[in-house]
Amino acid sequence: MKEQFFKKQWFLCLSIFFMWMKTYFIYKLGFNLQIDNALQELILFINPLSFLIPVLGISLFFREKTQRLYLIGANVVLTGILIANSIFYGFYIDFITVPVLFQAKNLGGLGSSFQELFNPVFIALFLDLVLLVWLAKTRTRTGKKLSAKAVKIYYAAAAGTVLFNLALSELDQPKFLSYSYDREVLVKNIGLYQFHLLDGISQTFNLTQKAVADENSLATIENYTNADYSKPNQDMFGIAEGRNVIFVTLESTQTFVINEKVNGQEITPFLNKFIQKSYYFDHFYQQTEQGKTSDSEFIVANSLYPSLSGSVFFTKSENAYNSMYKTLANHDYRTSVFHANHKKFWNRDVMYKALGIDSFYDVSHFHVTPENSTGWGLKDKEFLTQSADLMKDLPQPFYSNLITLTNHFPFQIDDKDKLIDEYDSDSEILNRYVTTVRYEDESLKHFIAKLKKNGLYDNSVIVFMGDHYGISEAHNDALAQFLGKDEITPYDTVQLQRVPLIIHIPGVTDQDPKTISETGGQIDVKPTLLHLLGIDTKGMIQFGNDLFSKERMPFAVLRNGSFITDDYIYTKNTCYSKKTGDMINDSEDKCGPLIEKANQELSLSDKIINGDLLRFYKK
Ligand code: GP9
Ligand code: MN
Repeated sequence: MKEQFFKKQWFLCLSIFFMWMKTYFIYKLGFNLQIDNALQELILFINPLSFLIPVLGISLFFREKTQRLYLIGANVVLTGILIANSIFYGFYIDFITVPVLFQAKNLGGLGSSFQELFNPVFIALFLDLVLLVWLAKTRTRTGKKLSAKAVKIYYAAAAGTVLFNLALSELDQPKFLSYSYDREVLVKNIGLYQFHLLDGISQTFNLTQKAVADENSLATIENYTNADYSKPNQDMFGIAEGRNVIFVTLESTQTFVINEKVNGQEITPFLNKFIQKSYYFDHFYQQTEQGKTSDSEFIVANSLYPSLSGSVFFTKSENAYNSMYKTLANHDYRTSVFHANHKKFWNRDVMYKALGIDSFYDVSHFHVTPENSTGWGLKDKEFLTQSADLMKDLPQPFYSNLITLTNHFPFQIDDKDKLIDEYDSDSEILNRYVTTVRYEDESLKHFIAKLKKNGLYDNSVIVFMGDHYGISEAHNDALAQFLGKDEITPYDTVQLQRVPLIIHIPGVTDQDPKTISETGGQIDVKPTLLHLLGIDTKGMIQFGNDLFSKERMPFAVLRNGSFITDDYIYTKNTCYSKKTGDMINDSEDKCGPLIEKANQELSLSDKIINGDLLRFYKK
């Protein structure tokens, strides 16, 4: 029987075998999946089969000619998926999701490095196809279809493979499917193709959420957020009442560059001094996902988590929001965004309307010449100076978000703007990064001087915040060298998600500066700022807490389900001591209770976004 099957179905068997090997090959060479033990390696090795056997097996229902066509077609499609994912992974250290495909035109950085990321080895992935096509053409067909009974046995075997795969995964990591926020965990366990399938299903499910949601859906969420609310610290509440807020988003700026030197030269000399006159949060984490800068804008505006897949700026721009901008407008603030990119980029014009932002000064409001531009457009120094001029004419008080751009991947600036040496490592990206950060730092220095000159400084709160990481895990070796470590562990990767948050209140923080090391994240910005302005956020639907509140539990959840407290870091199913980075043995005790809280926050926030629940919020 078995032999009969192989004899009759050699083309199917060969197709499965080739695709299996190619998939595993890309797993090992195209991605950087952390494998901790032999069991995990085995799971990775067999998981392609639990997709390929059933899906390529569909060809058993076709006549032989169609069968061969189907198998060759499937091979082309699956090979394409492998290549597309390895190119995407090379840049984002992530896997493609359905919404990302629809925002492809915004993957700017990817375009510029496409050639760099295209590996000639990919061509080798088509060799089996040449062979299969040749065989399909030259070998005569055996003629008969497989008996119904044999097909049944085949599918029983396919189901067995799937179950075996899942059982092994469960053995290695109990309840692994509940860690479904982490794409790497999913790909390692259920496999790449299956991950795409799951992603497609969950996107479709998310779309249906809106239709079935009603007012009652909000009740459980309000119970959670009301119970989670932290009262403002009375010494801080309203200390900046009536002031303008000048919020500068620092492109790709991570905390690891602060107070660091390259060849004896400070990377951020201005910021190093500025934080001595400010509230500086040095354990503040970015919580963005595939939407990068736009996610950081979304988190700050709403104190909600961004989507796990794609950018909310694209997928959820039709939703109702109860943003900080709307609250500010109710308190007579004029709200604006300044960003020297086209207004349609990242769907900002549409999303800003939904968020209730009064005006958007996009590239058309700036004076841009070839001389004052670099890779991504207007240079930060120019951008900030021109923005300061534009702000001067705004009615006060205002809240302005200025989004910088020069320190963007691939971190290229003119030689004359390089104020310090490049770093020396195998990563050109990290080497250049320190010089573009240095340039950004210089631009901020000029900006503050400009605000002092044009009179906006004294009556404003100035906030600087990093939007997301600039140096991805693809540069871990160079990062380890920079940080003086042997290697970058998953614990370090979480720690590298720290971005600076600096709150500068002239006349206040220069008298009494503070470095605050309690754990916090971008989600906390909205209640923190509103409370400083004397606007209480009690009763608002938000997942952040005022960073100055005495009631607040130091806690930050990353979008992939990892979380950080002052004592622990939980990531990739492992609990680490925050202080030492050592693994904690009794992790169930220490991290266990908070896993649920982290997942609950993410899932409630997802419910709001997918169900468009804020349309029912009537306060
Ligand atoms: C695009 C700019 C950079 O306008 O905000 O976006 P990023 O690539 O960092 O998301
Ligand atoms: Mn960015």
